[in-house]
Amino acid sequence: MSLPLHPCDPLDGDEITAAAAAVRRSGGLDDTAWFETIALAEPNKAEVRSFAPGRAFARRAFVCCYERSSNRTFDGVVDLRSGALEAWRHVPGVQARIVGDEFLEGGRIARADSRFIAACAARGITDMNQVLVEPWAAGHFGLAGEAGERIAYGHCWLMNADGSNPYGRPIANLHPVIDLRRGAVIRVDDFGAVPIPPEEPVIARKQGLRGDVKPLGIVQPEGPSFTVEGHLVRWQKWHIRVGFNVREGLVLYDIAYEDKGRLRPIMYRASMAEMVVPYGDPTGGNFRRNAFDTGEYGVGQYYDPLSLGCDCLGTIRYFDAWSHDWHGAPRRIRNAICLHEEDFGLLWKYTNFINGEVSRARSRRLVLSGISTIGNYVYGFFWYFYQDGTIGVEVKATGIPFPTATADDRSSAYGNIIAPGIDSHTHQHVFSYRFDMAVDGDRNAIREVSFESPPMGPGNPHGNAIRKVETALATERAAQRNLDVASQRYWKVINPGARNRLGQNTAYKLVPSTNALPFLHPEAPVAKRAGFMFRHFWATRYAADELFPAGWYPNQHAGGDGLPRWTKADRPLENENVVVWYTLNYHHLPRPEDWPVQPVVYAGFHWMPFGFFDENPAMDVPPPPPAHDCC
Ligand SMILES: [Cu+2]
Repeated sequence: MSLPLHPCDPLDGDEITAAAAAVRRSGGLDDTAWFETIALAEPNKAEVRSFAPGRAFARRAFVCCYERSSNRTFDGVVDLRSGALEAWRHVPGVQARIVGDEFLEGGRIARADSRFIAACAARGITDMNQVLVEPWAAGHFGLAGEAGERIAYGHCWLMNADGSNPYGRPIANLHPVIDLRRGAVIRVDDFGAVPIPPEEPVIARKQGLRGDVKPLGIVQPEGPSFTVEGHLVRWQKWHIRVGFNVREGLVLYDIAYEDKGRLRPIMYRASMAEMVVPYGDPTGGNFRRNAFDTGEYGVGQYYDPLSLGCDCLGTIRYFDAWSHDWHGAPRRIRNAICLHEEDFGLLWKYTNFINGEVSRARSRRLVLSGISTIGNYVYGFFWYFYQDGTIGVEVKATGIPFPTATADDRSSAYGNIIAPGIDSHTHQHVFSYRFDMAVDGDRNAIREVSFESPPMGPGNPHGNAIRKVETALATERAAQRNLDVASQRYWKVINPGARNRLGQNTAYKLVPSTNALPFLHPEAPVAKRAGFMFRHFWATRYAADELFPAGWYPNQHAGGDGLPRWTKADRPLENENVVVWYTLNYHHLPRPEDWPVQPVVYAGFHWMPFGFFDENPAMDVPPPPPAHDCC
């Protein structure tokens, strides 16, 4: 077995194999069981903090299995040093995620069903090999025959004959309801045939490629400015550990910035912890269309192998990632995580108008990213680290907007015609990012800052006053907040025990950007399962098992788990280990220009130092070399 260098290093192939073997040996499961997750069990924080190179540390795998014969989900922990199954339990009333192998099998089950074949034939489809059935997690709608069973709700397309676009020709209103456990279709929901759009949209470049695209190279003749040691990345002042698991994909640990010779922590752990994409068409079976891509499927298992010059440009350092199939066999994703630096325009500049002297520095940023292709959609998860201490978080959404067929060429009230015969419905991509904060240490607190215009009068005689109002959000209930354009509200995480040279508490500020509120009614079944989406900002007191804002097992869950449940305790947040959860909602009505493949749309936010440093920490960035004839 290869040796991990640090407690937070992701599991490698040998460790995945060993964990699976331990569960097979000691888990008491029969041979119908399969592996949902084999991933690093989050190491004990104290042990991570006391880590020193060469010192022995524990190594554990979290494993989740689903046993078909009994319809039971199990999870537990394998001690990889001893091979012992340390903990193992049946988790009552939950359903494991739908993993990639099961997703494919669900389609095969539907295509073999005589009722579904007949429904396709009634639509003129005879070659079932051309039918794509995606078994989407069924949610929890309280419908007869579904409670307690392992159900998937099928969405269907007729694939292009040349295989160029599996989603090109939607078979609307036809939904096989699949019992994934018994391998059978329990019913076919048929809301009436809709003409299948013509085979026009292919994902191929057009004839007559534009001819004026000259080579554009990124040259770093002395190599990149970062160093990599195992999964530790050092870049200029930054220090970041790269992690990965099959559920969340990229995970970052120990984010810290070196200031005056001192490594100052900012975050202990950061990840995209959950996401949900609810669609807004209430007709037929489309109300069931929503995807918790992380908690119901797992974005990490679908990370793409990346290609130099195509996905990434410049001097790239890739990290492979280890996923696994449902038999527990490891699967290496080559070049799954991309690390590189980018020029980012101007960092700072001042032209002294008295003597004409110009001072300036160019900005560059360190980029860590991975791209997950999950069904029709493609999500790029990007993390940026800037020289001035700013951290950027960005999702790049591309791929194929979910297409459905329409009987006429008029857009429905719930969507937009994006190609002949193809309607694509309004939906929202809602991401929940989790940040285990460590601003100058583990004892932090939350402040909300907003601005107000006092009434005109003695205190504001000219009507220009902008008064800052800073409020402590001292408990978990107080810290459930939404954005507000009128007050320019934002939140910061402070360290009550650390101060800058001005006597201010050191802090990092969460800087929102694109966002939206949900249109789901709070009592809607999907909303109950995704309570996190009703607040842009949450903060909780750290608890080791609170990693996922819709709970560990959102698949078919009745709802209420995760953030809404934990925060009922209303735990204090002053001078505590604070975890911040930020909801990023991208509201999307597809355009014709999003077809056949959507140009990348960007949604993100930043963390910005606010009094964390004594002054601009990037004043030590050297001027560009003289060859550039400036500065
Ligand atoms: Cu979208």
